[in-house]
Amino acid sequence: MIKTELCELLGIEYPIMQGGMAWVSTAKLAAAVSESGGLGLIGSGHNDAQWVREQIKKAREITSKPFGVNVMMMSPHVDQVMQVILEERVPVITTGAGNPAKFIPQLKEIGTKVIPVVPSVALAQRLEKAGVDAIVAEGMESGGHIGELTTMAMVPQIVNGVNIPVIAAGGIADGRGLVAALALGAVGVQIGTRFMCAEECEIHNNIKQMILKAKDRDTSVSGRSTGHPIRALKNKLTKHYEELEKKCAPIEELERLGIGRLRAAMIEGDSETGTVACGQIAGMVKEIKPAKEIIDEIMEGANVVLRNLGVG
Ligand code: TUI
Repeated sequence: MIKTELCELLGIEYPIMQGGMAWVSTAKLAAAVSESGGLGLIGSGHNDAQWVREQIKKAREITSKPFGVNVMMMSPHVDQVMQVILEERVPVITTGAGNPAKFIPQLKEIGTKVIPVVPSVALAQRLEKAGVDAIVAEGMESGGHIGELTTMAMVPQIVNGVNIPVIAAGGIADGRGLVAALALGAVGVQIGTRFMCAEECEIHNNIKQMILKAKDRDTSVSGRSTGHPIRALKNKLTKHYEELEKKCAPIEELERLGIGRLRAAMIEGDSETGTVACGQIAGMVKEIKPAKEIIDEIMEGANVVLRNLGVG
């Protein structure tokens, strides 16, 4: 039995959070993960407050266990989405792609646990001072918007740099990854890519199939020159983007190329000219299965590693 501080903090059975991925993490996936003993998260992405409210209600129809919402700080709807979170008294939020400090006092007032996703020690320390409950340290192995550091290098540095619990993310998909994260001082993991191939995940089947076929070197990072680097599976879009970046195309042209492309991939199944955001660990995802089986397998795998190490 692996129980950590994260289980107590969130009222969950296993120290596994599901990434709150834009256009991927709907109520159906989040509720399935929560029902299975992890913490499911609804990914608000660029969606408006009304969509987020509907998703929260839908998740509550499926599960009475705690779940959370990920708030994408670059969304134009961020203020209204935070308002819905306050009104619906969502127990946990994670945030991505920015700094949630200004919302912390209100969220703390109603007891919502605030867990920002950060790419560096400096931001983790700033947010600790602002009163967050825990930190997700997300390495650049992850899919979507990423920082510069790897999980292996960043997690122990953040663990040393703050006095709040740290959750590791980026490049984790099985029990070995979970134990490795615990060895680095984390209290749990956030897993995204593997849950994209959960049965309950509602992304287009084309994208699930592309992940199942992916090998270790099949992702690349686009947009370093714009300041918003995104990791995704290589396709026609990433190749076109790379050519434009090599030619030092204007930032506006590069940014235009990315608009609406994440939705095109995940919802419409556009695997060639959509942004198929996923992490480097995609090469290890080989099956579509229910969230419960994914979680049970991760926990079983972690227990095997511990037994082999002579621990516990
Ligand atoms: O947020 C993510 N992953 C994402 S968000 C996303 S949607 C998007 N659309 C357009 C542009 C950008 C994103 C797809 N994938 N992961 C968590 C994460 N947060 N990774 C890195 C960061 C981050 C970066 C800078 C967090 C805070 C930050 O702070 C800057 C500051 O304000 O100091």
